[in-house]
Amino acid sequence: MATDDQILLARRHLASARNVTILTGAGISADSGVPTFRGTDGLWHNFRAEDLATPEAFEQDPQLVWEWYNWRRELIATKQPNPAHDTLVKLERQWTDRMWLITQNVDGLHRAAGSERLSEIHGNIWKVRCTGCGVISENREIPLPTLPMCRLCHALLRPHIVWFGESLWEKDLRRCDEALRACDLLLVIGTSGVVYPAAGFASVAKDVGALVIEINLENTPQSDLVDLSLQGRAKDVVPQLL
Ligand code: BJW
Ligand code: ZN
Repeated sequence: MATDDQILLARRHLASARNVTILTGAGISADSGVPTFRGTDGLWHNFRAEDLATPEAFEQDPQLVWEWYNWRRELIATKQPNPAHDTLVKLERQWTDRMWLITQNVDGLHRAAGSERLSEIHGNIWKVRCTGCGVISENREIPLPTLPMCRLCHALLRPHIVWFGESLWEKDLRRCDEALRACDLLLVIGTSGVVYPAAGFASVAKDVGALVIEINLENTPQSDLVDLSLQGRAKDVVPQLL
């Protein structure tokens, strides 16, 4: 567990930072009851990523992939933001244009908490995208038909999610790069740090001289690189930083 001294040090770093960037992963939503991917109860424990989270899987069996997303929508719809999400909203309101949040989470809980200055780099489970005309729209229906169709062009809709092997959106990559290069403090919260490009963000921030603080239940491949590792639950540690 993070010690009082470590928390105090992190608070000081945050208080004296000019530009703060935050990267979050499934660990921040785990405290709201949303399953992570790689933990013992994680999604990849029971499902194979290749069968569900790749463009090839969708091409082969769109019905199966939509069933999985319908199940996850149902689950996430019952969850609420937790004190860690809420603290990041407070931070945004204090820091305004000196803060940017990058999340790998698709659950929408940061937006539900009130965060507005954010990039959802892996997409959002409450949005759909047409495989024909490319139009992206918000859709909160539960369940969606297992083969939902576009009202405009009648092609199949897909979840607006970045799957393995797909490139992230150019505008998101540009915004993240800007935020990482501008920050003097990067907080990395609840991510295993194994999925690229986000797994490389701590290195980018270090290269421009930023201080990096990690908050996680466990060590990660980035723990040796960061300046301070705070062990504990996001919902307990993050609120102590403000
Ligand atoms: C707590 C806590 C608490 C728990 N408090 N902490 C070979 C083939 C194909 C591709 C690749 C390849 N090699 C590399 C690649 C690139 C690939 C990649 O990185 N793969 C690696 C796995 C090797 N990346 C991509 O494909 C990306 N695109 C890309 O790079 O484009 C260019 C390119 C194209 C083709 C080839 C090469 C390059 C796209 C990645 C998209 C990832 N999408 C997913 C799934 C979306 C499906 C969905 O959600 O519906 O996004 S993967 C999954 O992992 C999800 C997450 O956003 C992402 C990150 O996971 P996260 O958030 O870190 O969660 P966990 O579970 O891993 O960790 C939770 C952490 O929290 C743990 O550390 C816990 O300890 C901690 N924790 N409770 C604090 N209470
Ligand atoms: Zn369409």
